[in-house]
Amino acid sequence: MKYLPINSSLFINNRKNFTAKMKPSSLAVFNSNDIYPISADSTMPFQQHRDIFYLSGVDQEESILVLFPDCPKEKHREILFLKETNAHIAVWEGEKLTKEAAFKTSGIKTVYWLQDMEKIMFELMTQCDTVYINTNEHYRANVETETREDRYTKWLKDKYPAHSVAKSAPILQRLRSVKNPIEIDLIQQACNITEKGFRRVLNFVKPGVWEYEIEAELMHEFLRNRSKGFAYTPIIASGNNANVLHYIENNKQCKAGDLILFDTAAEYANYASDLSRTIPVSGRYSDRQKAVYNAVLRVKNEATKVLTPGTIWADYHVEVGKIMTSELLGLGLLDKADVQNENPDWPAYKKYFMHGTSHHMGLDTHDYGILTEPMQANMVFTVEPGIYIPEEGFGIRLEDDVVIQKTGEPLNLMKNIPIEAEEIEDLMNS
Ligand SMILES: [Mn+2]
Repeated sequence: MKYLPINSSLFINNRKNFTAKMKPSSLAVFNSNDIYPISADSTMPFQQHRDIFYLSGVDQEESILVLFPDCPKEKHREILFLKETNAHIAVWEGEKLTKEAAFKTSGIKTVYWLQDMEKIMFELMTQCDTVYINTNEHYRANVETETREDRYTKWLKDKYPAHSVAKSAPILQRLRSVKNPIEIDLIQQACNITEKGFRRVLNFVKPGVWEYEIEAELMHEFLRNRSKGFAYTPIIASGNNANVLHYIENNKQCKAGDLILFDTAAEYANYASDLSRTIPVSGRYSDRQKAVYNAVLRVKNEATKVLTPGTIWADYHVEVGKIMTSELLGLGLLDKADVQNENPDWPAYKKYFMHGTSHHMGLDTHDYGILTEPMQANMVFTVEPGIYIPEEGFGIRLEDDVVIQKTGEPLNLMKNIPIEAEEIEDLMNS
């Protein structure tokens, strides 16, 4: 891992919050992700499952966390099963968590090697009635592969068919959506690394550069600041590529007079940041580009003010829709008749702004959170309106990450990342 050690009190506290929501006489299990094979002996880089990370800080494959708060044996109330290591294995397979290092990371005292898992699980399962299993209930999830967690769940239900099962997902959705100060600090660090990348790009872009050259500049800055890279697949979209919402080819040349839409941000310690900015290839926006730019910026600033405790996500989107509609009227992109005759299920503004304005952000870029429940202080949201005009050859999106406060406006974790059109022009021309 490139990131600095995280205070284990974060994970200790997260487990305390999780176990407080469990039923009596129950146990919960969480698995690492698999390392996905490519071909022959090559593999994809490892990405830890965010739930076991959230509850333990363990960032290693083939790990299992068991929580059993009512266990009669005190030492079995929290257990980690890890891949065996020792000085000899370390030489051949690389450094893995020792029992001491696992305790230091997670605060969990009882660590067994994986080969003892079945025997110890038998003892634990005879002592509990309910087992919490971890299914993926994220509203955008679309998973075609069988995960390590899925295989473990099948094994568990097959071997212990008389136990009742309960779901970890709703508990984790609620807990993970509200961030602890340590987490907000880690997200802030991810945002700060993103800022360094963006400033580097402002100095680099000129007519004729290729989108992938910009991607390389960002990656350079992210890696040298202890990030493992992009928090999500980067979008670097010049000209009309910006009007393809999930353009990730990043293989075109940037032409004078065009805009480049960036949706690019760093991760840090598995925490995401999520930034969008739109800059002029030549260092100056045209009057029309600037008019649309400032409209998007006003929508972002107004939308941010609506992110307060008690707001419902769907109502927020209706509110943002009204703000956007008035800006589109001002730009002459909509007229009064378009708005009067609009379909309430697909309002007129959606012709130019067809995606959502905000999503939860944290360990996942599109993080956990139950959207039908009211917003709360310390939830982290993106705010990312856009206006996309293929007929005019450009699209603009502006996105910051903010923390909802108990009272007043949200805290903007990206307040130091240039966003005013004039500031971006000045930096590009200095
Ligand atoms: Mn986003």
